[in-house]
Amino acid sequence: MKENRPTYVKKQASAIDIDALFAGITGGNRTMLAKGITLIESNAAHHFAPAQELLQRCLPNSGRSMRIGISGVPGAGKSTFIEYLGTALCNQGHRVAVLAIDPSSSLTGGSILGDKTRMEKLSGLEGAFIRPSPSEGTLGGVHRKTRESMILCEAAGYDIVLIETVGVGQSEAIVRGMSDFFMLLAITGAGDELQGMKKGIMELTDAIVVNKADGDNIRNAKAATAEYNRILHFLQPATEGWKTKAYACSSLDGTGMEELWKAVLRFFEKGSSNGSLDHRRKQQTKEWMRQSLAHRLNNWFYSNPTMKELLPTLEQKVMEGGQTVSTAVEEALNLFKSSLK
Ligand SMILES: Nc1nc2c(ncn2[C@@H]2O[C@H](COP(=O)(O)OP(=O)(O)O)[C@@H](O)[C@H]2O)c(=O)[nH]1
Ligand SMILES: [Mg+2]
Repeated sequence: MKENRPTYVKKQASAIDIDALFAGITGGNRTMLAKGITLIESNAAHHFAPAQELLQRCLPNSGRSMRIGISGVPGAGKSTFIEYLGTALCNQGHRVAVLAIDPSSSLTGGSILGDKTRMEKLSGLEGAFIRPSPSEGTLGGVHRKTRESMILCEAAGYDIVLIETVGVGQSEAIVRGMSDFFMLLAITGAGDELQGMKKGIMELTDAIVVNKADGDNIRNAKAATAEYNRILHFLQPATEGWKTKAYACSSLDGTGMEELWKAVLRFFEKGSSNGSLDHRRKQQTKEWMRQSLAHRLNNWFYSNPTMKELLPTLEQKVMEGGQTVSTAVEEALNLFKSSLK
């Protein structure tokens, strides 16, 4: 019976009004969406349950967006690109959410979308929602927060989600793992455009955008585009049945943007009709669950008092060559199992 609920439950429920948040978010209220994301990003233990309740309620309304990952080194023009493309899409009647993953922000406290100045026009538009990278926590934590924020954005009716990241560490693979379409912004001009472009990264992408194809740089950009296309020819495409290509674009004057966007639309049409988009998303969600589980298991194991006490001895033996790694692992797991009894 409702009347008999303990008072602390009532208090908690009134502190965070999930009904109001849910209604606000699904009603397209940007302030409520921002509040919902703040709740999800919170590391406070008492925010976990309400955040998960909100997500659970939003889940049936999620998934209906084009999830597009955008990566590239600092200075490649990601913010300028998103400003141009996002504005064009909003003007076509789309609703565009921009999220970011910045692994450096947890170290510096800064954020790649801190430079909202580059997105001044976009952030002023009714149809746009821009959220900087969560600046606290491990990359794994940032990963979860961005994925969950995406669910809220979709429930809020954003039909295009752009996820920006700098090409640092694992961030590209993480964003690939939550995008339907993943593109890489490449720079030209130095004459060594292909240097530092890791082959592994090229194999994650569905498009390479050679940005800054304007002014004096047009020739360079065209040459680089041709060179990328030549190399891509020999690489495994990131998406089966899709030919990853390079496109020369300008985020300043819009050159090549229409062609690029047409390719993106073709990708989604194809992926929807042959079922590969749905398949990829299911696999991505499963992979996310496995990673989260692995993370929790890892923490559980290493924070176990018995392991804390006994593991150093085993590690020492292994380091000194007195025991094989395999038997030490076996022994460690047996100790862990017995500690749980
Ligand atoms: N000429 C030209 N400059 C650009 C273009 N896109 C970005 N820039 C410039 O490149 C610099 C870095 O851009 P920014 O969007 O901040 O890069 P980000 O670090 O990848 O987000 C800025 O000075 C932009 O004005 C472009 O298409 N053409
Ligand atoms: Mg930027």
